[in-house]
Amino acid sequence: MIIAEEVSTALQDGRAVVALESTIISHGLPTESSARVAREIEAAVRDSGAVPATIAIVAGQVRIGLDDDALDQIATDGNVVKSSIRDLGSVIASGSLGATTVASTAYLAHRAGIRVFATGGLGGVHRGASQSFDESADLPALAHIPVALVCAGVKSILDVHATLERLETLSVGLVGYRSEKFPGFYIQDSGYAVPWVAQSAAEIADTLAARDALGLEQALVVANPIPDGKEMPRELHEATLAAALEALQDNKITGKDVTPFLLGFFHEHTHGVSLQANIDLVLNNAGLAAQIAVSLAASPLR
Ligand code: PSU
Ligand code: MN
Repeated sequence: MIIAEEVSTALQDGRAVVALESTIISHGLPTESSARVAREIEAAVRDSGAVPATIAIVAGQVRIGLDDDALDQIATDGNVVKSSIRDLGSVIASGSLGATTVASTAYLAHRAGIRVFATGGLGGVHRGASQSFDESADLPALAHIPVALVCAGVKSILDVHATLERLETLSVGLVGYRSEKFPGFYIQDSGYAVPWVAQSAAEIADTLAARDALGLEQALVVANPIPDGKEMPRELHEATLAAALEALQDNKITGKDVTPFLLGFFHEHTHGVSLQANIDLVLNNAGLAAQIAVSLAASPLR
């Protein structure tokens, strides 16, 4: 595991660090804009006073914090492997280039000593999962990795209700940030509620510290709705969602290709509207994650 110097120094000094995943860069955003957006996400973390640590596998080595070359490779290389926890061993042993998902990023961040992690949307239970068994590896991973994960909920292409039930079963903490609604990624409200609401980053840091003191090993999911005025128009969202689900069936897409396919479908068919929403919500999450990391670094309970 190679930890970038800036990241390792910050960790040694007890300063705020935020982990960032790389699958959103390689598989979640169109190649034309992915490197630029990846840098904007890192800048949003810095603007709120923390050090960003984007995580990926480069030439078979785990990298915690990417230099310019590595970040460009993840953003543009056509052979980058979407790597969840089960892929890590093979990606490393084969010397491949791997982009980490929420599950594998959380795992590697925790091993590197990073407590707070920002992403766009969490993986979840797919519609029809009672037949297909398609549940993201993100969910069981969060049941045993004690990080704070800031996300804009899950996309409504998933079965939101089932996802929330699974999070409860797995004892994963769930706190809404200044909202009682569980967000639906492109939209502020998925139609479901969260069990707890926090009004400040400091409150979330206290929650994390309290969980640590008890030795709880589950993650704390911080559900941060897309900012006011930035969500996708509801009608466009509904229409695209229906078309995306149909295309998924028509093209017989399964397994790890499902999520990238659906994201790509949205970006393509909304002519950039969903892409802009995606960018806005990720930057918002990066900023909140940095504030939480800063609060945690300043906390006497840390
Ligand atoms: N949700 C998004 N954008 C993404 C992902 C999820 O809105 O890019 C990515 C994350 O890396 C997440 C992964 O961990 O997809 C989940 O994939 P799957 O559903 O195959 O587990
Ligand atoms: Mn899946």
